[in-house]
Amino acid sequence: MSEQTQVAIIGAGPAGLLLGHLLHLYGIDSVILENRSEEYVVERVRAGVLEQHVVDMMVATGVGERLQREGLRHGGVYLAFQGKRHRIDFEELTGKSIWVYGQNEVVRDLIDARRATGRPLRFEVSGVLVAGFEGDQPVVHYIDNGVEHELRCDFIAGCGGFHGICRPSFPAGVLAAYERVHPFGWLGILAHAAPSSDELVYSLHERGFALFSMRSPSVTRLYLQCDPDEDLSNWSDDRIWGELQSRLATDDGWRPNIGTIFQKGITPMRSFVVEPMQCGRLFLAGDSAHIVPPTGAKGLNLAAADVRVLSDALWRHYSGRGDGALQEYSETSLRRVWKAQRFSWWMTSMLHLGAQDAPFAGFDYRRQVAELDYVTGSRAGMTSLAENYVGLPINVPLPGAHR
Ligand code: RFL
Ligand code: PHB
Repeated sequence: MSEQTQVAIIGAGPAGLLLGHLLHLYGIDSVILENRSEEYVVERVRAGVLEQHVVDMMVATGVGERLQREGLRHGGVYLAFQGKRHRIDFEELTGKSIWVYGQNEVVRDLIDARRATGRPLRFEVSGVLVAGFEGDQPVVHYIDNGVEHELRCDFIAGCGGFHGICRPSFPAGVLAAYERVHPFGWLGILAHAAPSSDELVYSLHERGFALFSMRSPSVTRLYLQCDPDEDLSNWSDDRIWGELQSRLATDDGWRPNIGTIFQKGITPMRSFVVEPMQCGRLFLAGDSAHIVPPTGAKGLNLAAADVRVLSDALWRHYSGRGDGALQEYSETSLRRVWKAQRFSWWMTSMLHLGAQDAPFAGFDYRRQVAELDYVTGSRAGMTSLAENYVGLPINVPLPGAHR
C-alpha cells in the first residue's frame, strides 16, 4: 500500500511522540511508526525527572494538565556523603525547579493527545526500513498487520532510541561515534513505600552509589550501583533493602522507608554521541543519537530539547523561512548534547566508586569526598550543579510563539 506524509517519525518514545505533537500544532502532517505494542511503550519504567523547560513546554502546548495535577515539583536535591545530607537549593540558586513525573506518564499523555488529533500512530509495525533520504524522495517501508506499506515523505525523523534502525542506515563514513562505557550499572527498584524525603538524595558511600527518588506519595524509586553484568537473581529483596539502607542512611536517622518491591531491573551505564545528527533528509533525535548515564537525569530532557529544535526548523522550512535552521540542526543540538554529556559524566564520576579504587575507599573515594565537600560548601559550586540540573536555557520558540 502506498501512502504519503510530510514527516515520517520512527519510534513512539518521548522523542517521536513529542515531535509528532509539536508538528501537529504547527499544522505539519506526520505518521508515527512504533515496532512495540502500546502497553509495552506505556509500561516501560525509565526516567522520572523533568527539567523546568520541558514542563513549561508541555503546559504551553496543552499536554501538561495531568503533569501539573499529579507531578511532584522539587525545589532542590540532596547530596549525601560521610553520613550527612547537604541540600542544593535550585529555586534559590537559579529561580527554577524540577518535576518528578514518570516517563511512562509523559508517554501516556502524549499518546492521548495524538489520538485526539486523529493523526496516524501505528504500534506493532515490523520490517521498518528507511531509504532515499540522501535525495529528494525519502521513503519508509514497513509492514502493518501483514500488509506491506510504502510511506513517501519529505523528511524522516529517527526517534527509535539507541537500538533503532535509523542510525545504522546512515551511509558508511558519515558518522563519527564517541563512546565511554562505565564499569558499573544501576540496579533500580520501585516499591510501595511512602517517600521518606520530599526531595531526591544522591549518595556516595564506601559500598557504592545509591539514589533515593520517588514516583508518587506512595511509591519510592531507588537505585544502587552494581556490576554492569550483575545477575538480578543474586539480589533478593532483603539483600536490596539491606544495601540501600546502608548506603543511604544518614547520621540524623534519615533512611528510606521499606515496602513491597514490585519492579526490579539492571541498567548498564553508557555515554555515547554520534556526529552529525543528520544526513540529507534524515534527522536523528533523542537516544538514537546520544545516550547519557542516568546520574544527571538528562536523557529524556535532551530528547525533548532535540525535537523542539527540529520542529521549529521544520516549521521554518514549511512556512517559507528557508532551510538554514534545518541545516544547522545537528550543530545546534550537539552544543547542548555535549554540555549534558559533560554534566552527566561529572555527576557519575563524583558519585560512583571506580573499579580501580579497590580496596574500597582508596584515593579516588577521598578525592570524591573532597569534591562533594567543595561543591556543597561553595555557592559557585552549588550554582554550577543547580543550573545544569534544572536545565540550561533553550532559546527556541514553541508553536504559537512565532511571529
Ligand atoms: P526511547 O524511549 O528508547 O524510544 C524509542 C522508541 O522507538 C521504538 N523503536 C522502533 N520503532 C519502529 N521501528 C523500529 N525499527 C524501532 N526501533 C525502536 C522503541 O520501541 C521505542 O518505543 O528513546 P527516546 O524517545 O529518544 O527517549 C529517550 C529516553 O527514553 C531516555 O533518554 C531516558 O529514559 C533516559 N533516562 C532518564 N532521562 C531523564 O531525562 N531523566 C531521568 O531521570 C532518567 N532516568 C533514564 C533514567 C533511563 C533509564 N534506563 C532504563 C535506560 C533511568 C533509567 C534507569
Ligand atoms: C528516577 O526517578 O528514575 C531518577 C531520578 C534521578 C536520576 C535518574 C533517575 O538521576
